[in-house]
Amino acid sequence: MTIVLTIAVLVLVAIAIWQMTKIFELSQIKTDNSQIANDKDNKYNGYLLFGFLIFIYGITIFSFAKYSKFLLPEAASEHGGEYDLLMYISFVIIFIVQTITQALLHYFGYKYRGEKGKKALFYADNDKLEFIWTIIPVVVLAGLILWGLYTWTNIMDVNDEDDPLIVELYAQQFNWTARYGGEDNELGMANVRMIDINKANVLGLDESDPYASDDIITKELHLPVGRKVNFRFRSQDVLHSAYMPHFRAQMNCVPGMITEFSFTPTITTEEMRQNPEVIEKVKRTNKIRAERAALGQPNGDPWEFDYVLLCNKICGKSHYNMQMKIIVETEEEYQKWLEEQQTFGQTMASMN
Ligand SMILES: [Cu+2]
Repeated sequence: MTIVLTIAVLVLVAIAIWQMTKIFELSQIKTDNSQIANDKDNKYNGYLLFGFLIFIYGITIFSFAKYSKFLLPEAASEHGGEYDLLMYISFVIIFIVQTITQALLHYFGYKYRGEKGKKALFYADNDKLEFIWTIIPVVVLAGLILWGLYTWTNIMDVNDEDDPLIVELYAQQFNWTARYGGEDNELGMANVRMIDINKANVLGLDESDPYASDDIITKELHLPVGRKVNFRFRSQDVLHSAYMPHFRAQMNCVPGMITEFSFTPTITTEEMRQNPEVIEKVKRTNKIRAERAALGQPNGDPWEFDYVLLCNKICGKSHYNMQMKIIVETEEEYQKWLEEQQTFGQTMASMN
């Protein structure tokens, strides 16, 4: 019934608008209502083009000024700077080209607006012009693409040089688990079919594999600064994506296969907290939080910056909150933390 009423109301509103338009048209009968644009109309539209040009420049400047603060702070990984530079150069090129071409487009639109008696100059082609507007984009785009491919190959090169730390990130709806290789820095065999919740074997490690017994399973990702980390990703259920924005790193987690990514963290959590942009962001966030607290709303407690691992594939209803804290620390702090953790073997023994 509600649907029928809604449709009836909508139809009546549409009829009313149509009738009002007709009345408006009739009231305009005495003025020039020709459908052909005259010089005055064309001039008016020409000025409107300039108005629109000012509007898009204005909104660009406004967005830069207001929203630049939402960009990520300085990259905290070795390859991150390279990645940022590539994006920054692309931004600059797009910005310059956009600014110039929009100005030309609107200016010529105004300059050659329709005028009575004026005829457009017509010629079929101009080799020189076509050469220029083909070759410039070709050179610029080829340069960007080659540079991009080179950077991509470098970033995606996962190898075992420089004694990397081996860490597994395990995704499941809706949380992350990390696994370290332990003493031998070698991950034990694991398979979802061997998951045994009763024995707390949540990652499905093969208990008979000698490499598995010293593995360390944690709910926080600790990384020593300056050491290369080779990540192996697994997913238990659906597609997830391990996203570590501050390290400019992202890799899909695919059920049934192991994917990899490698990076070297360069800035500790403590150091990042001293970064001026981060301090600004924390201040801004905590101001909002203080206001919430004053109103008795939830999420009013002060926030402290931490690196974070997020899921970047919509994987279900709690996807938005699928995250894990990442702590980058000195080698000593890392070793100290690692020693406090239980190995898989110890956990299993305590279960029996
Ligand atoms: Cu997910």
